[in-house]
Amino acid sequence: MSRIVTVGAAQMGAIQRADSRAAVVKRMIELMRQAAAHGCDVVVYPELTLTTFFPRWFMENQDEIDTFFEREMPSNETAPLFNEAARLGIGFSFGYAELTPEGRHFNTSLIVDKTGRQVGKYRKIHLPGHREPEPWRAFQHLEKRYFEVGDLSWGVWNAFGGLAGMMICNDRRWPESYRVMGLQGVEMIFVGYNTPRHNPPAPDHDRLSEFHNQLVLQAGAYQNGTWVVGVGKCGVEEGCEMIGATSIVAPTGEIIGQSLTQEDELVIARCDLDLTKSYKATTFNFDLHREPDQYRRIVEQKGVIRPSAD
Ligand code: CDV
Repeated sequence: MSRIVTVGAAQMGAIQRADSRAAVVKRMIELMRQAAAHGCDVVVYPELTLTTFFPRWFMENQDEIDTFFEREMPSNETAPLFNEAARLGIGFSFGYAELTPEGRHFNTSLIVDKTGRQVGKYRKIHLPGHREPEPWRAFQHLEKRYFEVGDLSWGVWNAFGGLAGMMICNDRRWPESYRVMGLQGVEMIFVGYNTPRHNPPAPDHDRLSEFHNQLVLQAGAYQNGTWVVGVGKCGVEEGCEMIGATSIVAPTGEIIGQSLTQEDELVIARCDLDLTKSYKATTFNFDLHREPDQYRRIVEQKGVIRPSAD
């Protein structure tokens, strides 16, 4: 038995501030057409696909900030993407900045199935960076200022013949993100990211940016017996270099498809969802081998131990 999902990981190169939504959607459609021509069932785009990564700037004017947000989905500007997907009969997942009718701001991603139905929505939970401007940084990372913590937890949805879930960028560095979906039986996780190469508070990490990206995607896939599709927005955006390293990772923990450029590039892999089964049934059979009572007891007894300040 096999359940093959052919996935197109649609890495996007830099998107500058002056680039219109229409221009970005055109690039997305071009990648989508390539994916359809190669028989893909689903095409996956990065975090905040529609605009430049705006949290790099400190802005005080809420009207200006809100120009980066979407009030409806699809909108006039994104409708061509939805229409083309419906015409091609292909599913897709992408990230965008969501402004709700109640005025709430989230870093959000969607899964749209092959019939054009929005089957899943996720709002980013692990918001990195800082809330107040830090002028010593060449680039700000003000996600904590511009977004609320997501309120939808990590869901899994029936899509593409299996159980699909999402997380967004920094979520991929936290084992909890994968595990909450793993406990719900997830078989394929889509994760888009915008990862600057330079980490201002810890520049010694910079040389390891791609390694850390692969490390967490591979560990998360293996430890939860799931496929993981990691998709970067990359290249030099408004002077800020961001990593590519778009990767499709099997439940074995192996990377079976990876980007080669820092530009718009489609990475394709045939992913057998049934490959998840032997991992979920043996080494990572959660019912048989996890010990949640012990984890809880140890934390309750010892509390959370932090390194001393000196
Ligand atoms: N957009 C992100 O969430 N970026 C973070 C950076 C700031 C470390 C990431 O984890 O890639």
